[in-house]
Formats: sequence, structure tokens, C-alpha cells
Amino acid sequence: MEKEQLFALLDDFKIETPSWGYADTGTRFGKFLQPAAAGTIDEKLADAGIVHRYTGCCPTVAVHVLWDFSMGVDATATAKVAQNHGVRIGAINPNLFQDQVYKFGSVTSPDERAQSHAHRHVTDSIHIAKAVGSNVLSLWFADGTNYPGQDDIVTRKQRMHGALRQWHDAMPQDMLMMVEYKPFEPAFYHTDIADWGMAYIFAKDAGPNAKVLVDSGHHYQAQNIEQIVAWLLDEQMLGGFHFNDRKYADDDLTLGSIDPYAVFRIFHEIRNAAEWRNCDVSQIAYMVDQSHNLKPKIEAMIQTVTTAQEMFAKACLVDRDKLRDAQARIDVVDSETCLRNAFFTDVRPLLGEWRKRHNIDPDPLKAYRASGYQQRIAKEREAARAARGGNAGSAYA
Ligand code: PSV
Ligand code: MN
Repeated sequence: MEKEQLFALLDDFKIETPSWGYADTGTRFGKFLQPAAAGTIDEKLADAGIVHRYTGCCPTVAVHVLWDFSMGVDATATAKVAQNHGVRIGAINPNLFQDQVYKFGSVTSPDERAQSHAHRHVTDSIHIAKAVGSNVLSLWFADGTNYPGQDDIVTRKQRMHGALRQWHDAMPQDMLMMVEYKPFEPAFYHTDIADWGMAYIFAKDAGPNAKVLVDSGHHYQAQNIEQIVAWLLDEQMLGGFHFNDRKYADDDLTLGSIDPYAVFRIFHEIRNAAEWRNCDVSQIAYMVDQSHNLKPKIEAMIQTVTTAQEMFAKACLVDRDKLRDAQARIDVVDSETCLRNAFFTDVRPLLGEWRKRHNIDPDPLKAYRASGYQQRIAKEREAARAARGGNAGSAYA
């Protein structure tokens, strides 16, 4: 691939960062606070703006409704704050798992109060989306059961069908619904949307604007994620990604920190779909879903984004003519070598050049560190937190 062609693809490659990735988060065993962590939606948007400034490819920020919006507060004001920080509000994530009423699930719960609470919340979320100019409603359900026999699996499936259809109908025409799946956690016997097949069936049934969201941390260990991506693309049912890496389960580690080749293989399937099958991949929503418990939040986000760009660029560099030819000759070694050659190409100088063209420092992390932003906000936010009297605004507070 010619350099100019690669640069044009990089121009279109945008990554959405999550508001919750800038806040203090923890594990179920505890939370270690960082003085520079964002405590309010304004601070989260400011940090997202910084990531966009140093990377040039993160113009939107995913928000989590309960963590980022207070009922009664004008959501358009939040959109303005985002604009002031050089970003826009992206995917709207309703929170269907945190309230006490969701003990046995949200829309799939046998408790009708939980169902109607969820309906009200998603309706509110659609209003917020309209108010902030977002066209993505991103749904993840913690719904499921912990014990065999606890509830009827198929009745719960039908409840989910009904809710998704209803919400799809309530969305404006240009809004997309993303249906995310996860095999387990917090439900430990069965999860109502446990895998991509279930998400596919629900999305297909909900309506034409519903697609599947692939969170890279939401699979069993040996699962071939790129095959799922390839199939969903071929079925025109891939909505987008929640990027993160993991060693064991849904670990929320930095993308590519454990297995960068797996990330490359996902992008390779996307480029195959685009270049070999003329598939429109321009609408895929690339989003990050990570909680950095140990790393400084903004540094980890910059690392994530630059890794995504690197793996994407490497996948663009696969010599697809050679690959076609090797596959036609059934030369397994040559075919695999096409992928390996691209993967082992050092694309960092190319990305540096691309950044310079966009007036961005070729080394975003180094430039960010040199800016002193982190030290400044650590001081400011500690003072603000003390004045507020706590650690409000944190995802798991
Ligand atoms: C659940 O594990 C999940 O992946 C969903 O996308 C949630 O919205 C997000 O994490 C919350 O951190
Ligand atoms: Mn996710």
C-alpha cells in the first residue's frame, strides 16, 4: 500500500475514549485513588480533550448516563463543555446494572419494577442522546442468573426481545443501537446476552439500526475474535468495538499489552472486508472500554490509542495481492508470511510522519508528559476534591 493511501486511511481512523477511563476505578477488592483522576464530567471531558490534542484521532467521548449526567441537569450544557475541550459526546451508555432494583436483572428481571425502571432510564438516555447530538445508544446488560433454576431462560429471552424492539422504535431514524454481549460476570450461571450469536439474534430482531458490539474482553480464552468480526462484517451486523486487552477474563488491560497480534488480526479482517469484499467499514465505532487501576489514566489512554493506530496501520500494510496469490496456490507458509511481514513492520516512523502532517508531536506520550498537565491537574483536583468533601463522580463510588 502506498504511503498516501495509508495516511488517508489513518485520517479516517477515529477512536472514541470512555469518560469512565479518566475516573478512579477499582476492583471489587478496592480502589486506589489517583490525585489526577477526573472527578466530574467536566474533568473527564477535559482529559479526553487532552488525549485528542496529543493523538489527533479521538474526537468523541463515550459517556455512561448515571455516572456522567445528573437527572434534571441540562445535557446540552455538557455537550457545550465537551465542545470547549475540543471533543464531542459519542456513545450514550445507559446504566442498567447499578440500581438496587436490578438485583435480579433489568429488563429480563421477573420483577416488573425493575423492568419499568429500565424502560424509563433508556427512554431518558435516548432524550439525552438527542440533546447532546449523539447517534449511538450502547447497551450492555448485567442481566442473568446465578443458579440453575433461578428463572426461566426463555422467558427472560422474550422479555429482552420486547424491550429492544420497543427502544429501537423509540430511537430517532439516524440513531444506532449497539448490543453488547459478555459470557459471565456479574451473572455466574447464565447471562441473558452471553455471546455474539445471542447479540446478533437480538439485534436482528430489534430492527435495522441495531448492530452487535464486540468488547474484546468479553470472550472465553480460546475464542477466535477475528472470526466473529469477519462473520459480523459479512452479515453487515458489526456495530463497533470496546477495545481492551486481557490475560484471564474481562481484565480491562491496555489494548495490545498482552496480545498485540490478536488486535492486528481483527484489523486485518476489517481491511479484508473493505478491500476484498467492498464492505462499507466507515461506520464501525472504535471505542475503548478500559479502567486503568494502576497506570495514570491519560498516559494509559494515549498508549491505547497509539497502539490501536499502530495495529491498524500494520493491518493496512498486508500485501493483499500477494496474499490472494498465496492462498490461490494453497501455500500456507507464504500466506501466513504476508500477515507476519506486515505485523513485524515498524510503523512508528510512518505514524510519526502522519502526526507531523497534522501538527501533532510524533511521540504523543512523550509530548504529553513534557506538558506538565498531569502534575497541574493533580494539584488542582486534590484541592477541588477536598472542597467537595470526597471523591464524587467516580465510576464505582
Ligand atoms: C461491562 O463489563 C462493560 O464492558 C460494559 O460495556 C459497561 O458499559 C462497561 O464495561 C462499564 O465499565
Ligand atoms: Mn464494554
